[in-house]
Amino acid sequence: MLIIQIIYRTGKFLFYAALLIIFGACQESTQEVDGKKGDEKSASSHGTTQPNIVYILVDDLGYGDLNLGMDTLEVFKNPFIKTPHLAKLASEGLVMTDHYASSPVCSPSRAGLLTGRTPTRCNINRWIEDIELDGTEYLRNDEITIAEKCLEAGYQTAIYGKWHLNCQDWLKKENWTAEKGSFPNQQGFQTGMVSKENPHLTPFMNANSQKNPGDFFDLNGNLLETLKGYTSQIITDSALTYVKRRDKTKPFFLYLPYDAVHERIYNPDEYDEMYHTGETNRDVYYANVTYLDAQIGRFLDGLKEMGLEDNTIVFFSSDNGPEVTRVYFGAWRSYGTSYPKYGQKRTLYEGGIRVPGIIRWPGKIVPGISDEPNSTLDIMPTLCEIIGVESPQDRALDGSSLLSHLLNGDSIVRKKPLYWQYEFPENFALVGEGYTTRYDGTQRIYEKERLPKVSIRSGNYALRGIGGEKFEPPEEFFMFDVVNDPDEKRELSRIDPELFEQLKARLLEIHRSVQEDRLVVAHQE
Ligand SMILES: [Ca+2]
Repeated sequence: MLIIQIIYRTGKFLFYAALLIIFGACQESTQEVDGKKGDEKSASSHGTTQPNIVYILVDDLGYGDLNLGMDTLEVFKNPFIKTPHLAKLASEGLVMTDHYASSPVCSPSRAGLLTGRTPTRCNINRWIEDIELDGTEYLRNDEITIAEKCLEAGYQTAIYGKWHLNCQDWLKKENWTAEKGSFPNQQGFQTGMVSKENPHLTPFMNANSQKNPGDFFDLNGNLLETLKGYTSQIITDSALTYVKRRDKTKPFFLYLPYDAVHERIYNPDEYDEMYHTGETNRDVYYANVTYLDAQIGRFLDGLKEMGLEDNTIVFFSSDNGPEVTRVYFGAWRSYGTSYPKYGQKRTLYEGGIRVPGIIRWPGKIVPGISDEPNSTLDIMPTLCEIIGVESPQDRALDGSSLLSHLLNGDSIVRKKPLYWQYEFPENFALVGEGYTTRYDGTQRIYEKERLPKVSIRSGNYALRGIGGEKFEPPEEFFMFDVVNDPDEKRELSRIDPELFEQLKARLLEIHRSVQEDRLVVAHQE
């Protein structure tokens, strides 16, 4: 396999020009490789050209929490946290410096990933609480998910990990099979094992944490007995068993939403003893990232041992930016960092939504680095194009297919800018030790007290909208160059008023459309 490292920050155009030249030069050998793989595939696997798909989503991992060991990158080089397996995945895949989650918090982010729709369109506006039953925010059955599209394309589907997309009573088994609902088997997942929310205490389950979790259900709604071990290890074990026992006549789509590195964090002793920063809680967080990395590495090794590495696309992403410590009871170890981006989980600054992103598809995607802005909302159209089905046509989708960018280095063509809406921003800066004390030794001074609730990104620029009643259009706007000004210090509306007005009009246009969709869902209640 041809390994190419693209020099980072040589400019986007140079990057694509280089990629195109390289692709032209290796076109012949790529086709040869594909031909060989085709033989192997028909001999050892499902015999179709459809690749297997693995989507690894981790929880609350910050933009600055990884060390991918790439000299050509200015980011993803945390000097303390060791993530060698993700570094290996990065060296074999495309590392995306400008990859975004669809929301700065868990539930909407997952809704956006699975549906390709701005989560506010689905009326999923904030994280869904364990204690809330029969609430109004859940992923409705009539939403179409990537798992359902995979079924349509002849895939088998599975999920192991955290669901966090409904507020119904999980202990009522009839809910799991009801027509109206948002349990995994109502959204296209055929088999698996899920936890409802995060690994912290709930009124129902007094044993849910990353250690010996007691809150996992099978997809028929049976509460599993307390599972021995740590959740990252348990999810990996389950995923490997699934892949081994799968129907080998069909490709598979496997969704792995790991619950690390969200509280309540626990690690095996040898990991807890790995770091010595002088703060035990910080050590435990760093160890949790490293333990997650090791378990993802074990899963990827398993794929390789089973001969599935070449015909499997692996996606890696995080659902939102890093948490800050002491936000709720039990959250003492959330020492993630969005460095060098401004903001954190729950905010629509870059640090709340920009997350690490990697895609590996051997022989198809040339390893390297992309700084093209993209989001988990792009996964629906991208996967549909890869697996050969039409993406949903009867509703608004907000992403674009990344396929020609991934395969050929083409720029991503977007009909509308990337857009985020989060009506419940909370400023936890003052308690955010994990964020304000940055690993370069500086103390972050959090200057902005008012947080945006709507944001768009277009080219190098982000427009942030602030104020207004809930779900009403924002009243004030601020524009930043988020490529050259990661701290978002230099407001540009007066520097380039024409662009500012253009972006404002685009933002308000999308806001109107999203609000119309949201009201349709909200009025169903
Ligand atoms: Ca999360």
